[in-house]
Amino acid sequence: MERSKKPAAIPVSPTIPTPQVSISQDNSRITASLPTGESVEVLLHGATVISWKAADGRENLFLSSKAALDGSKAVRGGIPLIFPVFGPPPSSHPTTGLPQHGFTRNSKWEYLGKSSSESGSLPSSSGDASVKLDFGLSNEMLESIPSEWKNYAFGITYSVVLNREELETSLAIRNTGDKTWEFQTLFHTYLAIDDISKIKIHGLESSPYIDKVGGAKNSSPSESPISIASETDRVYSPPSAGQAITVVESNRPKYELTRDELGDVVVWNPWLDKAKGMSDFGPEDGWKRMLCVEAGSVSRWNSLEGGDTWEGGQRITLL
Ligand code: TA6
Repeated sequence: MERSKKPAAIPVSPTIPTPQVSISQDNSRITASLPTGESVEVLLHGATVISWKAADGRENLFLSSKAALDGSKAVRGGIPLIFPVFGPPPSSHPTTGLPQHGFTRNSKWEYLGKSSSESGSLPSSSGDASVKLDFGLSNEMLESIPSEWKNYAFGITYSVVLNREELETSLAIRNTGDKTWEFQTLFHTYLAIDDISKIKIHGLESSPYIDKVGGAKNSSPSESPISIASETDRVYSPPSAGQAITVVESNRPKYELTRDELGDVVVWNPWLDKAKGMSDFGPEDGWKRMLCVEAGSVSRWNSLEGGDTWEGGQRITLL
C-alpha cells in the first residue's frame, strides 16, 4: 500500500560508549571499565579491589607480587576489607578467636550486580560515566568461625563505584538478627607510590595518634605533614571526620582521601624488615612503592542493634 507520506528516516544516534563489566572465566573476579579507559578489578575472595587504573593505564593500588589471588588467604595489597575487628582481637570479647582483622577479607563474597550512570542529562561523547559494582556477604555464607560471632546474624552490602578520577568504596552493615553486637571496620587501602622517601601526608597534622611501633603509645599531634622514614604503624583520629587527607609525592599532590562515618585513619608502611618478614610481600623492595592510608572506624566499637544498619565509606580522588 502506497503511503502518502513516508516517515522521515529516524537518525541513528552514534553509538555512545558505555561502561563495561565482565566476569572472569573462573568467576573469581569482576572487572569494570569506563569508556575513557579507567578500570577496576575486584576479586570475589574478600571482595578485594586488586586493581584501580587511571585512564592512562597507571595503577593506583599496590598489589604484592606474591599476593595470594587463589582464595587461599587474604590478599596482600589492593583494598582488603576489615570487619568485625581491626588488628588482633581482644581477649574475652565476641571477636576473640577470629583472625587478625576479622573474616571479611578472607571470605568468598557474592557479586550482586552492577549499575551504571551517565553524568548529566546526556552522556558526553567520551561517555563520561560511572559504574557501580555491588557485593554481598552474610553470616549464612561463612564457614564456622571460632568465636561468639557465629551466633550473630549480619548482612553486608559492599559497593565499589568507579568514576573518572575517583574510586568510592562503601559498606552497608546490617544486623539481621535480634542480638545487639559491636564491630570495627576499615578499608585497608594499599596506595601505589613511586618512592616512600618523597611522601608527605597532609591533613593529619592536628590529629593525636596511637603509635603501634614498639607497643601502642598515645602520641601528640605532629603539627606538620607526615613523612615516612622507618616502619610506621599509626592510628590517627583527626578532630574532624570531614578532614580530607592528601598524599603528596615529590611536592605534587597525588591522592586525596575523604571519609564518611569513618573517624580514624591508619597510616602503615612495614619498611624493610617487616616487609621481609611477610611471606606474601614482594618484590623485596616493594615497601618503597606502597603506602597504606586506611579509612576506618577502629578506635572504638560501633554497637548495632537488631534490625539496624550502619553505613560508611571512602572516596579516593586522583589529583
Ligand atoms: O593496618 C596496619 C596493620 O594493622 C599493621 O599493624 C599490620 O599488621 C598490617 O595491618 C597488616 O596486617 P596483616 O594481617 O594484613 O598482615
